[in-house]
Amino acid sequence: MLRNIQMSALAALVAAAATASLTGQASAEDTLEKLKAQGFARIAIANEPPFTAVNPDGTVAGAAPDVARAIFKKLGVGDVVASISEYGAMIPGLQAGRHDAVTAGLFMKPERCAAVAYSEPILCDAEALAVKKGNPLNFASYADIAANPDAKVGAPGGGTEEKLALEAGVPRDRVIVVPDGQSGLKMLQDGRIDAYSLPVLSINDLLKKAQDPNLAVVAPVKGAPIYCDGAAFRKDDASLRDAFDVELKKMKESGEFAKIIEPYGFSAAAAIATSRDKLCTPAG
Ligand code: 6CS
Repeated sequence: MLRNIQMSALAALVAAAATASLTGQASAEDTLEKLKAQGFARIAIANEPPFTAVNPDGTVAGAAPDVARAIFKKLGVGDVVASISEYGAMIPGLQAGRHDAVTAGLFMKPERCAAVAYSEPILCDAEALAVKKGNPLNFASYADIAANPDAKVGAPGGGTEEKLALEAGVPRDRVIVVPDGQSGLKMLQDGRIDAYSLPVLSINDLLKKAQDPNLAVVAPVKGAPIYCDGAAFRKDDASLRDAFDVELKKMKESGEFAKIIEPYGFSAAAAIATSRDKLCTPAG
């Protein structure tokens, strides 16, 4: 009798697993079919040039959306429609179904890789600090900021720089969440923070536009890794991610990928030289 119960339970488990995998597969294929039918993919961006940007006329630009738009077109999805999100809210928004993908320079890190299905690498960059001219507090690293009991650093909420500063020992009350680049620069100019941290290309873009001779850049931040992003999909949409990766690989091989990202200042070679597996593997 026991044997029959075991066998029927096993059969039920196998059937459930098969259904789940088919459902998983089916949901991912449904997602691509849904996107094709609706004519666009909903992407999360931060509006942090040159990674992502919203032009004055409302159109979406930046290296990440441009790559995503090109790939979705090849997959039969006509365009992308962007919503601006704080970095820390991007993955929850993706998982809640508010976005179909995150294409925002959301750097691959093991804890994020555990939560989403990343594409292969797209945009790589080091970290930087915007500081007062002459770097009067001699910041070279996040540890230097931690070591100065009066120093405050601004960074995006839920972003990599916030985490790096906290991990370097900057107390929570001296890591100030900054909603966007303009606010960060203003806080630095007003002396409410002593450094504002973003990736190098983002800080350089901000300071180039600000034309403020009283600001300077410390780059790269000593001891901070070079990160790369990928497009992030829901775990259930892994086959959509795989289809995205097939087109991304072709674009890397044809030179189209470099033509899109290098005018923004990004290196195609840097993204090609690494991989999702490497970037998602926890440090030794
Ligand atoms: O992935 C991140 O968390 C970081 N990525 C970019 C492009 N800017 C700041 C953010 O913290």
